[in-house]
Amino acid sequence: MTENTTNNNQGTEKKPDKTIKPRFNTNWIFAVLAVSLILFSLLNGGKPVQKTTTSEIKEMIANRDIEKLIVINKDQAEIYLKKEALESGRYPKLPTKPGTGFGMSLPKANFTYTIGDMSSFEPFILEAQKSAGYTEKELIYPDYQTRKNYLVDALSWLLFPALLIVLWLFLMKRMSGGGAGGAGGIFSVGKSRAQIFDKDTNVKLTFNDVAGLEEAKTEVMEIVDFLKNPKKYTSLGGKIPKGALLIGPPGTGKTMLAKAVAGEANVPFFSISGSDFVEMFVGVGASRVRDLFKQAKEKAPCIVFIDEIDAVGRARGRNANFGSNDERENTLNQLLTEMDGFGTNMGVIILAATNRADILDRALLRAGRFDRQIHVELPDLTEREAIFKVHLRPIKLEKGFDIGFMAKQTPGFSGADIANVCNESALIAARKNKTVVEKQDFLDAIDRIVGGLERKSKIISMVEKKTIAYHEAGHATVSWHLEHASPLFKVTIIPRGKTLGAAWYLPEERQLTTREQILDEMAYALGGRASEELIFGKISTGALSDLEKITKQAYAMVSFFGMSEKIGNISFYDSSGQSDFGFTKPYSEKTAELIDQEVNLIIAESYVRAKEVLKNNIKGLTELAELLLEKEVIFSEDLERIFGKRKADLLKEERKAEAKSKQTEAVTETATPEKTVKKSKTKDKA
Ligand code: NHX
Ligand code: ZN
Repeated sequence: MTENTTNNNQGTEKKPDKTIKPRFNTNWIFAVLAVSLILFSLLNGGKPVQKTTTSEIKEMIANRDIEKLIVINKDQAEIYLKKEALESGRYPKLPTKPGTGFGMSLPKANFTYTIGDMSSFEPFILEAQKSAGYTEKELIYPDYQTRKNYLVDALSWLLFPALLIVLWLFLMKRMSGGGAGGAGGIFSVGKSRAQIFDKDTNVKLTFNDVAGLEEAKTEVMEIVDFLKNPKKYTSLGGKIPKGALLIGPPGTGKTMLAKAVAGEANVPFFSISGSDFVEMFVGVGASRVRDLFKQAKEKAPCIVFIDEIDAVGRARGRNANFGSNDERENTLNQLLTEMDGFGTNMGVIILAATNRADILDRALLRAGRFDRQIHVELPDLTEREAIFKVHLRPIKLEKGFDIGFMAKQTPGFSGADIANVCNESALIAARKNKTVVEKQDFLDAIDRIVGGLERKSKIISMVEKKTIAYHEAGHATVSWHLEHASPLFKVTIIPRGKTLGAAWYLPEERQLTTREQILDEMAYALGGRASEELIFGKISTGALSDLEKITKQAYAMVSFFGMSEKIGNISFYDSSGQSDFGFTKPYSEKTAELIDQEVNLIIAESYVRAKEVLKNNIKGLTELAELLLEKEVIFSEDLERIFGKRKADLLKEERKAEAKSKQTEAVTETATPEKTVKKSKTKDKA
C-alpha cells in the first residue's frame, strides 16, 4: 500500500513505446528537398551559358567561327564554336576549351540564342552565310532537337506536393500539442489513449513492493492467476470474473496495486484514466471506449486498468446539465455495453480504481461488470510500519531509528502521506546539512504535512498571543481531565498554515466510537472557546474550526448514529448515494426542528462540561497558558508536571491493579473446587 516515493513516482514509469506509431520524420523531407535542389543545379551545369544576339551571330558567321547550330525545342539555338575560333582570342569571355557539364560527357554549347520567330530563323542563318560568301558545301544548316530534362520535370512536379506535405505535417504537430504523449493529432481523437505495458516494457513494481494491503493483494493476485491458468477455474464450472473495482481513499495505493499487477501478470496491461475518455467533442468518449476494448480483445488475455473511473462512471441522470443525453452518459453507456458485451472467457479483465464508490452508477457495480469490489483502506499501525520500511529503504537513517515510533505518530496517514513524510524528512535533514536523517526531522516533516508550513514571522500582537495561548491551554486542560478523550501529545502556539495554534492528539486506532467518546471529544473541542470566555470574558472568531467540527459531529450523532433519545434509533444516512437527498430531506419539518434542538442541547451540555473542567482547574490552566507563551511548544510531559497523570491513564492503571488483585485472589482461591475450572485459564496465562 505504498506509492513510490513521490518524486520518482513518474520517473520510474516507463513510457511504453508500443503505442507510438512509426512516425514519418519531417527532417527527411527537408533532406530530400535539399538534395534534389543540389542535383537540379548541378545538372544544369555550373556556369550558365552565355547569351548572344543577332548581330553577334552575324559576326560569327562572317568570321567562319561556327562549328554547328542546334535548335532546341524550337525556341533556343545552341551555338558551338570551332576550336580555332576559341583560340583566336575573339571571344575573351569564353574558356579556350569547350566547356562540359559537370560529370557529363556531352560537350557544352558556347552560346545560346533565343529565337523570336522560328520560321524566319533558318532563312536568316542561311542568308547570312550566303552573304558572307559561304559555298554551298560550307553552308551550316541548323539541327533540330527536342530535348527534355525529365529529372527537372519530375522534380518540379514533386516540389509542390512535397512542400504541401511539409506544411501539413508541421501543422499537425502543432495541433497535437507539440507531439506530447506520442500519438495525437486530429485523426486519433476517437482512439483510446491507453498505455500498453507488455512483457518487453518491464514494469519493475511487484507485489513485494506493496506493503500492507494483504487482503487486497491476495484478491488481485487471484485475478492474475485467472489469466495465467484459467482452466483451473473453468474446469469446475466457474466463470472468470470480468472486473474488479478497487475502492479506497486517495493515496492508499490503488494505482500502485494495479501497477504491481502489471508487473506480475506477464500479460499485456492497458492503463487509462477515466478522464482520458472525456473530450469536448460529441461521441469521442464512446468511440474511445470502443477502441480500447477492440485493442484489448486483440491482445487477450490481458488486463485493462481504468484509473479514476468516477470521471465516467458517475451515476447517470444526476446533476444533469439540462439535457439527459450528455457526452459523459454516452461514454458510460458504451462502457457498460462493452463490459457486458463479450463472453466471460475472452480473457480480458477490467480493473478500475475510484475513491468515490458511492457516486458510481449502480449498473456499473452489478455482477457481470465489476463482480468484485476490493476495499483498500487506510493502513493501521502494523501496515504503516511496513510501509515505512519500504519508503525508508533509500533514506540514510541515524543509528537506532525507531520505525515503530514513526508508525505510532502517523495515525490516519495514507501510504502516499508516509511516502511524503519520508521524502520531506530527508529534505529537511539536507537543509540542515546533516549526514543522516534523524527522528526530529521526521517529526518536523509530519508537522509540516499535517499542519502546513510554519510561519514564525507572522506578526501577532501580545493580546492575540495571549488569547491563542489560553485557547490552546483550554483544549489541553479539558482533554487532560476527561476519561474518554484522545491522548494529547503536543500543544503549540506557533502559527502553521491557516491556523494560529493547535493542540495535537494521537487518536486511538479504533473501528467503533462510543457515545461517551464523542461527547468527550466535543467537550475538549469546545475547551478553547470556553477558556477564552472564562479568562477574558470575551470570545473570538478563532474557534471557527472547532465549532465547525463539533457541529458536524453533533448532527451526525443525532441524524446518523441514532444517539439522541428524542429522535431515537433512526438514521438518515444514505450509503447508497443514489437518492437525491440534496433537495428534499427525508424527514418532516417537525423532525428537522427536533434534530436542531437535540444538536443544540448536546453542544450546550458539552460546553458546560468543558467550562466545569476549566473552572476546577483554573490554576493549572493559567500555568499552562503562561508556559505556552514562554515556550510556544509544550509536550505531554509538561502537562503531566502541571496536572499530574492523565485521567484516562489513571483509570487504566486502577483497572489494571484491580485485575491484578483479583488474579492473586484467584490464585489463593484455587483451593475452592467450584472456582478452579473458571479461573484455570487465567492461571495458565500467569
Ligand atoms: C484567520 N485563523 O483566518 C486565522 C488565521 C483560535 C488560536 N482569521 O482551534 O487558527 O482564527 O485549537 C474568516 C474569519 C479560520 C476565516 C475567521 C478562518 C477563523 C485553531 C479559525 C486557533 N486551535 N482558528 C484552533 C484557529 C483562525 C478561522 C476564518 C476565521 C486560534 C484556531 C482559525
Ligand atoms: Zn481551538
